[in-house]
Amino acid sequence: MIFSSLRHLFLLEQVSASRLSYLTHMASTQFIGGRRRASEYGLQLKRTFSVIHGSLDWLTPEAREYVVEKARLCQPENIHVCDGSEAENAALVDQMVRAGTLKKITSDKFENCYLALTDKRDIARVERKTYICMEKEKDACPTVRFGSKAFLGNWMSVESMDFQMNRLRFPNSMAGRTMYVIPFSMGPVGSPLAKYGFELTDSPYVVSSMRIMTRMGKSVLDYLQQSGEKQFIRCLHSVGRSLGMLSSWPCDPENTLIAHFPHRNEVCSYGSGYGGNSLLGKKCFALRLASSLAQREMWLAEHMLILGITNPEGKKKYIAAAFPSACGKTNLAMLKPTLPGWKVECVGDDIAWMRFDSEGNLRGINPESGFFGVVPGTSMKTNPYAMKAIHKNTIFTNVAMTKDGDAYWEGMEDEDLDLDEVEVTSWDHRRWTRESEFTAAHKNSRFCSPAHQLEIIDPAWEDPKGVPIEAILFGGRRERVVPLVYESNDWTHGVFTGASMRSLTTAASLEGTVRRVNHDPFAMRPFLGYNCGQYFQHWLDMGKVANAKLPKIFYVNWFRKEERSKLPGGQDPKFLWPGFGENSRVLEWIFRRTDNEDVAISSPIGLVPKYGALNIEGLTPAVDMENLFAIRKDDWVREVQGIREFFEDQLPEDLPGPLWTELKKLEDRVASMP
Ligand code: OXD
Ligand code: MN
Repeated sequence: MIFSSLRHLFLLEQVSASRLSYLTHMASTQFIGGRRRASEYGLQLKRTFSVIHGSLDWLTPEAREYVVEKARLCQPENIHVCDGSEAENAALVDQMVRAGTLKKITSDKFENCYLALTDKRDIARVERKTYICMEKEKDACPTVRFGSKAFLGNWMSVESMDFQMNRLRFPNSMAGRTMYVIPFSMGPVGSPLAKYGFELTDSPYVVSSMRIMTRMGKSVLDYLQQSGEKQFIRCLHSVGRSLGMLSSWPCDPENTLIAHFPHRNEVCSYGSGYGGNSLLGKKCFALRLASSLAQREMWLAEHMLILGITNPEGKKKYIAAAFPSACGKTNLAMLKPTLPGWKVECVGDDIAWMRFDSEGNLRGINPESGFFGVVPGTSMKTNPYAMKAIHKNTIFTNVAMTKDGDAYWEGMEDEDLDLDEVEVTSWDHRRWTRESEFTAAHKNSRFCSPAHQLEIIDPAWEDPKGVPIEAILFGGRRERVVPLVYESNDWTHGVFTGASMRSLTTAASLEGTVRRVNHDPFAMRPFLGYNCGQYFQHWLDMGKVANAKLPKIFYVNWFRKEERSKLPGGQDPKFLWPGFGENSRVLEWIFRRTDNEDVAISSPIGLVPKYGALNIEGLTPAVDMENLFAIRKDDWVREVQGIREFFEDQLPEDLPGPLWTELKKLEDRVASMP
């Protein structure tokens, strides 16, 4: 730590020295592409910034001021204002292929697809280096029990973070590179639910990925100019000063730092080029900053998919669902129902922004326009629609490649690729065979694919009003204790089930290497933009919005396994539920419950399907319904103890009163079980 700070201080000296020489260039300060002198904008720049693409005239004065301020800090070689066009992207892709950042996937099974291989130290979101910066620690994090380690929120003071970013990390961080100015919209441009941002980055990979994941370019600039919309989120990103690093994937892992300033509508991310750390529209803006905006403006920004489901009679409903990272949100959002006559269409697979409209309907949009999904495990069996969609116009990151120019990842073994014949090179450049003890694709490898090319994209996915949400699902990966599905008794109980969500860890976070059951309230633990206790209170408050038609709240668990103790020694427990397309059977029951059909009975933990109400007709092999739905007293005594321990440890002062009451009610119901 001390060592790395010294290194930065040393660099700072260098920056200051070079700044002096920039002063001597003042006379020549001009924007070449924009054909305007900086001084015409009233700004004193200390060196030449050539605008090599687009024009600063395209920006509103506020946005222009932001760009120039950060250019002065980061000292890029030149500035490129993105227009979002096909031609611009083609040129960037070309440049990245020449630099070795992207490789074209040449097999004729893939059309216009590329592979990026990252530095081995830059492979996932880095939660420990991700901070929420507000005035007081309490604004961002609940107070924990004395002596406990906080894990709901990571706070740093605004002053300390400003020092870290503006003095130690960003100065001169873009030297020798282009600063790309990415104007983007989260949500359909002009939608009352949309929000706008500018990401300034020195990574062309980020530009191409943001072009897929957001509406980006000239259409956004034109909208901002014409509408007079002044609010935009400021997103600054640099891969950092990568001294002596792999030139195809510059990064600065030792000094990576990602900061959110909710009250300044600002994100700064230094040192990583990977996904959630660098595509700042996604987790940083659409979840962390947006959750804080949503609290202030009375709406919801959630880690949820949205799907539309139509029954055989043609009646359609929309459902939102929150699961922790890499628990199958994308697969559920693109589900191919096995139940005859049912249809699922996808609005979004990761983030939902929702607000009650004047009629009291909860309206939701997917603020993104692409899918940034975990690749391993994606196959024709698990997600045939995604499989088709990711075969064109897709950027893969950290999958393996065959000698014939095919992409390869774990889980696609059944596809027509003869692994004994073809040579496979793993994501980290090693010869891989079926016998290898390492994986071919990194377990957090990703596809980045445009949403519109999904065959089952919902016709209303870009409806500016959003779609009406009638049910909300929470869930996680639990091998024991939790039944396939139950419904909460009311909104407050539903908020309690969200607050007490637990799941087995997965690979989406760097830290997720140990398999254990973690608390992940609302699947938002890594994405909360403010104090988790206040976030729970906000959910309770949303339940009191005048004339709100509150969606029903359900809890699902596709991952329950056989009881190990009941199996002959040494046998591995198997999943009790087939999952994937068969999950449509659970959605059917939920659909019927949103119509208030009498298909549920009460249990100590909530409402469960009445005997025979869950359609299991034709399921082979037959499902062990008794164990799938078993609610065992000893399990639930421990479960409730775990929830109490979590609340008392992490939110002893901040948990809202009604959730303590729900906990007590659940404890009492469980205690009175026979
Ligand atoms: C994601 C995540 O990338 O949740 O969606 O980590
Ligand atoms: Mn996610």
